[in-house]
Amino acid sequence: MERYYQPEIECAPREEIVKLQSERLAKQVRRVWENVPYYRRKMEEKGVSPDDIRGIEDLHKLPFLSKADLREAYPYGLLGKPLKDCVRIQSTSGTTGKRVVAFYTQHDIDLWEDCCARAIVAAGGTDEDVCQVSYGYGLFTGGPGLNGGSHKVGCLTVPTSSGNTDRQIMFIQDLSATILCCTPSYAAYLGERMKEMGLGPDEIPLKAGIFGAEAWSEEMRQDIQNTLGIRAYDIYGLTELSGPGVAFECSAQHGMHINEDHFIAEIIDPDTEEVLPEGSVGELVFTAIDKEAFPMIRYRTRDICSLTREKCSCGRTHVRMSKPMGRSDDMLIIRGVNVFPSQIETVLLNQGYAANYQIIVDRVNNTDTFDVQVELTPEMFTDNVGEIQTHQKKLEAALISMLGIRPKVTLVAPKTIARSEGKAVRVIDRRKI
Ligand code: DLL
Repeated sequence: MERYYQPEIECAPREEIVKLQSERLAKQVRRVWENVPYYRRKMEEKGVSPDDIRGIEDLHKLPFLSKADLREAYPYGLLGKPLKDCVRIQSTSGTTGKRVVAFYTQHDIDLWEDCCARAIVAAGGTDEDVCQVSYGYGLFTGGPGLNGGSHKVGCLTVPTSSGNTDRQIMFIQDLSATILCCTPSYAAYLGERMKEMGLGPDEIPLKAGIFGAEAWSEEMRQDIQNTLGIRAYDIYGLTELSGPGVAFECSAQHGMHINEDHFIAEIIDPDTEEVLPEGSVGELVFTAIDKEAFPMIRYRTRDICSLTREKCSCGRTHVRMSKPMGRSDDMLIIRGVNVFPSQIETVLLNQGYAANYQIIVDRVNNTDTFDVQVELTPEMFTDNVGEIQTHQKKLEAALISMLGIRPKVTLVAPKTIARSEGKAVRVIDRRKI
């Protein structure tokens, strides 16, 4: 039987959700107009005022916010509440440019943790469960968000944070952890290590995993599910909007329900900024309608996916987003062709490899070079050169058929490619260095 953390809102009729969204949006826009001069200026430049925003049908009139705005307004320029009312910050890893620093009031923390609690209950969590949170704690939102959600559900929370893999496995075994929260790449690594230790899926007490923070394929889901003997659920979110829990998967494992009482989602064409009809693939844009301290309006996520309002078998009524295929800024353009790392991952797993790979792109004599280094599995590993060449040719052909361009495939020995404890680094683009 499907369980819900907040059934009255998670399964509310559509009309009720739209009504709530409209009321909250109008209020939020007025609050921001009055308290955030940076966004008010943007509204004035576009010729809109709070009187023009009566409901979600008016959302398209509002200006977008982007990462560039966040940088320009850093650190306090987008605060929606006096600093004395804020109780927490979290921050992104800031691999490109300045970090994003997001602020929270106690109300914001509560709604964020509720969202994470919804995700845990949707994955089958109850107060009988032991929930091991192996996302990083600290400035990253993964650890604190799921920790808070786990408390709300009443699970026994094991805050291991990331890293120290053998200790993670010891806690899973000794405390009989039933739910694991971490990045999918770290879940795959934990599975690999457990296999090495001779632990099969039946000896692992886990029943569910809540994995997100990076793009991962359906094939990788199958792989993790088989190795750990669990059901693996996707969870999505970003620091700007609170953290994990903006959207989460239910028992149907077919798209993530966006918490529409807190976030309005739109899909736009990233080039023309035009709003696209339901079902179209484009850039996801979010408006946070009841966050106080960091009230993002029409925030461009750069994540590429689609939305559907088709009825879901779980009974939840909130719109679902497809698995993001990656970020528009992760998309590689190699010899003019668009390549997403997730496409390469799909091919690898279909061909019996694990998701241990690295893409290296460079420019030599004005031509892009495209190398894919892939680890052989211990079962495939051999010193028979002919056999390795056959594997290599077969993989190259499958990648060409998926991508439309030829990569140079190098097969390397098991355990050659560095494992990650958080978000995996899949791409080295030397053209940018
Ligand atoms: O990664 C929040 C999070 C923590 C989500 C734990 C899920 C679990 P940021 O570090 O700000 O926040 O990175 C946000 O990560 O815009 C996406 O590009 C990517 N991302 C997050 N979840 C998913 C997912 C956290 N399930 C950025 N699938 C987002 C694909 C994801 N990409």
